[in-house]
Amino acid sequence: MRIDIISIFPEMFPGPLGHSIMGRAQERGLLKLVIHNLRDYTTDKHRSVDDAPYGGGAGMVMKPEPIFRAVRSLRCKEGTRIILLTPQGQVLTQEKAWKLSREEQLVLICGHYEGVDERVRQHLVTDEISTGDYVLTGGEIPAMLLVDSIVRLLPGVLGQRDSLQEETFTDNLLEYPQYTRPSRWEGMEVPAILLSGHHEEIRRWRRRESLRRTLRRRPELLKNKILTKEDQILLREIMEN
Ligand code: 9D3
Repeated sequence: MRIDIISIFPEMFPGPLGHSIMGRAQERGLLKLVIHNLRDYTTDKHRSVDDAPYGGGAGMVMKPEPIFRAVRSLRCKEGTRIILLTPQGQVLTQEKAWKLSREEQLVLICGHYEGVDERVRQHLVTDEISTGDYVLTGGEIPAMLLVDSIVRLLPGVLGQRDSLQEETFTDNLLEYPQYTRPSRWEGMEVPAILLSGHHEEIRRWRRRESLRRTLRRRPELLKNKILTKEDQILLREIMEN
């Protein structure tokens, strides 16, 4: 996959995307990340990327021409997704990350200032994505976050163990509690069931604890979830104690 990122702060990249799994994905040729300085696509001597809003008001708006020029310079295939990172976008979900991971190329535009000239949205951008309902200073960190969520889904990026887990993972349940050695430390014990070697009972315990944790912390996740017969029994056990 090739990902082009257009930003007024190109020095922020690759940042965390140069490390660990993301770094390895690039070394192994599974990901090509190309960063573009939006100012390189300006034509005035001040290299302006923003201007005052028509109609008045505070703040600045990102000018359309440098953004159009930057995207056109990439000579993308017809149908390539051009994604604007903006607080007004659809909130990123695992499902969206899966969909985008099937694309050959993505172009990410990092928003800034009070916003972006509406013509960019209307005539250039195919998708608008937000990472969540909180205010950041710009779209660079959201772009990194989006790339991270997508690249780990590309075939060959994660080990086989991780990738097989993915399917059971996206089923709207939080993870069960995990422990490692020592089994007792400063009086704090690992639940005996996990040391028992009873694989079926351990599986049931983990499922129950996943359901318990989801019910307590993220009850809204259970609303979209299809519960198996066993889940229903386990939930009843949770409610009873
Ligand atoms: C002060 C301007 N705000 C008016 C209420 C709007 C605004 C514009 C641009 C607020 C923040 C930003 C910068 N943030 C992003 O570009 C951004 C973002 C975010 O702030 N939160 C979550 N996801 C994203 S994606 C891009």
